[in-house]
Amino acid sequence: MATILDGVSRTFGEFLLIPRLTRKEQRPDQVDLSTPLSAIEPNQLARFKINTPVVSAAMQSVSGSRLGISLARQGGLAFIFCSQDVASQAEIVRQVKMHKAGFVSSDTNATADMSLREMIELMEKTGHSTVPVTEDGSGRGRLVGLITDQDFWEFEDDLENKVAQHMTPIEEVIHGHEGITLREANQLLHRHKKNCLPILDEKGNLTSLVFKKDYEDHMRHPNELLDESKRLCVGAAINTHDYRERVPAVLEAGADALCFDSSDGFTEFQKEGIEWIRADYGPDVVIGGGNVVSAEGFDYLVETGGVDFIKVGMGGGSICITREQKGVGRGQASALLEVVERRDAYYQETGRYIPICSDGGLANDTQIVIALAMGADFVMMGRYFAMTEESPTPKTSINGQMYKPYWGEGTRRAQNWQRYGDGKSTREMVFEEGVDAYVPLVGSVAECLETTLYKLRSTMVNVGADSLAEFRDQAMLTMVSEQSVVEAGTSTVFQFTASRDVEESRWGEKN
Ligand code: MZP
Repeated sequence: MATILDGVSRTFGEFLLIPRLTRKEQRPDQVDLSTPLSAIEPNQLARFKINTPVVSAAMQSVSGSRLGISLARQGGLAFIFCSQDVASQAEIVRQVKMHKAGFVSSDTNATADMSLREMIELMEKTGHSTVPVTEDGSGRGRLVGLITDQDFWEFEDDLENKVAQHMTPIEEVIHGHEGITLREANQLLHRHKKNCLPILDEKGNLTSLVFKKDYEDHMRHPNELLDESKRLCVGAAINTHDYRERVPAVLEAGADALCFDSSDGFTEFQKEGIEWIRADYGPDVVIGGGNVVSAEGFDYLVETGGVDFIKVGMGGGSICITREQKGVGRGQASALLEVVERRDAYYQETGRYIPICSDGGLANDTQIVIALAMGADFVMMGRYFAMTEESPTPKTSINGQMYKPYWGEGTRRAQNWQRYGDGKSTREMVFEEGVDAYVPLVGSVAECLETTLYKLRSTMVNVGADSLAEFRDQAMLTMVSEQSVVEAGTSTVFQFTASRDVEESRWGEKN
């Protein structure tokens, strides 16, 4: 006979946190939101941490290069989707890694005999207003000068003039030499009041550029998630079908973490995949496994010895219809609580700590807070990021309101049969497990996260926690009755505030 579990499948909306003692010195802006993404071995530190406990879903309508850049700047991590060919996924990973290394390869270059007219066209096309002038017009050629949009007047100067007549010649260009540190380069920019510093090799060839605006940008984003070479971090999703080709390509492109993208990760296929990567790429590469929704699933992946973090969730995603279609899945809160309990017991037994990611179904900021309080080390979200300026889909106006398309990986549109199949067969989708929808456009990643993270920090202070680990340990939760959910809203008053409308449009209807 089938086993019937005690208790019902619970969702985040059924829980509330009870305040604990807040100390006088506690302030929301001093709360530490950094969190591990790699397994922590006894008496060791995490190999990889993120600064903000938020990652983006590996979905076509969510995680492209623009989102990857913006999210890393806020301290989180994007998982670039794997429902595309290996080369295009690796290219997106590369774009994020190349975005800002401090030392940037020059992709807009001129020759001295170009006309101003051609120069202006080039600046308009690329959007760059500072252009190195090299002998052969390439980004690695011998530098002969530097021209900026301050060096000519478009409506006064003769546009047939040559670049050579307007540029700052090499003898006067303040430049650095290959091998200089980023700090030294920024000091040169500061001392000489320049916006751009070309870096040259010993033959006078251009190797890279350093910009003042990148320095300022870095100072404005103190939480940026950077690798050892000061490049932004990015993750790559992989699947159980083609990891032998995909893993080498995305690692070569610079991916900082891998994550199996599967609606059901409690499979022998995933175990084999984890073991293969560990055996071939050693102990340093960060590997996420999942999704699981039970202690049994957690144990199975941990027994591989190779998994760094485990993702929890099945059927809770805003675009997901798996539970309706197949009758499989679990309420997200119940799944998370069971896996976290098992993780904590495993930690007590072995001293190994396995971070848990709560994936999908977070319907508002409160639920992000509850998921972290229940023991998730970080959360993965799709809809939240699909609604931002930086998601890779076009804006569409519907009845005067701006929307963005958002579709599940289990739709015919995404054709991500590798995520839903049995891990082996290459038969295309027989039925859909996701829907194709629209979500309101709500703002930039930075704007959205600012509010969300402020609420999180503020709740952590209510609970007397200075870090996410303390938050988990000190959290005391209660279940709520339907009546108390009603009580939580306003009662018998009429509100005319715009802010609540914005909140509602951010989070929509489901859950
Ligand atoms: P949400 O943040 O939009 O609620 O959920 C995003 C999560 O839903 C993803 O990270 C993934 O685990 C899951 N997902 C993606 N596509 C589908 C589908 O088509 C899906 N069913 O369930």
